[in-house]
Amino acid sequence: MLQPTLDIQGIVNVDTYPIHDSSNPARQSLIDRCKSDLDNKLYCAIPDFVTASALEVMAEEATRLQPEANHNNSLRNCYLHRQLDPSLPDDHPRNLQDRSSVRMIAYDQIADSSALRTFYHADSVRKMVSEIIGEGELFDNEDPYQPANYVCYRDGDESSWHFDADNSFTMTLMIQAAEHGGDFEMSPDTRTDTDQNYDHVGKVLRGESNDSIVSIAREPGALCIFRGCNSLHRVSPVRGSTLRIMGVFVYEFRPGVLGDPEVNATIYGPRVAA
Ligand SMILES: O=C(O)CCC(=O)C(=O)O
Ligand SMILES: [Fe+2]
Repeated sequence: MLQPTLDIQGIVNVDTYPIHDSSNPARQSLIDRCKSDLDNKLYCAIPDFVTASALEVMAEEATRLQPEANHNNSLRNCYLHRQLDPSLPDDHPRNLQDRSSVRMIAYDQIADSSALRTFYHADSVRKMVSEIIGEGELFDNEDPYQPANYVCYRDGDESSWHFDADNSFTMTLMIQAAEHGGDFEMSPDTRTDTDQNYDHVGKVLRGESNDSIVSIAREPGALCIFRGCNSLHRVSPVRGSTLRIMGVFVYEFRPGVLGDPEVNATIYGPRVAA
């Protein structure tokens, strides 16, 4: 099926969120609200940020490409390592492994004219995100595979508890929700930059700290920015025949950033190995 090419005004719900118009007070209040949520709750969500017609073409593209996705299926600990540490007890968080199974569609597999790419490269989106983050100008990532991806979860797929590798923030767009499961859950501030807080991390991993966990409601179209570096988070197992489809976007604090080829080979599979 031929996809209609959408421009950014047809992708972002600009009636509600006039992000292209810096003189519009609705834009500033959106940024202020997101900034404060990100500071206080470690995440912010913008419901209905993307239009239904853009979600539809994105879901169609991801569904069509999904058979070529790299299936990342591994046992890992919450620090994203696959190796155990024999010098630590078996029940130490570093030795607790869990399964992660997701299907990655890399940037180079996605069409130039794709609504996902148009969204990611739009100045109005990048500028809004940089003002929410408040750490200076943001730039597109220039890796061949990483800048904008579809992440698909089929029946039984999940992403177990983890801390994101050291990035300042993670940005995702819910494109299509699962029939059941696929909930995004977070334990805010599980550790800090200076304290690994293994006790609390262990409790979250063993399901003994459920009162500290927030479930982040995300209808299709919701953009979410979160600080996943020190806050354990997971995607609960997906059930049913509907593919859960997320868009994931990587912005950088300086121009010209490329990914690490070894990391890319792990995420995107042998096809991208140097
Ligand atoms: O799919 C999601 O909702 C979030 C996945 C995740 O943990 C991440 O992108 O770091
Ligand atoms: Fe994550």
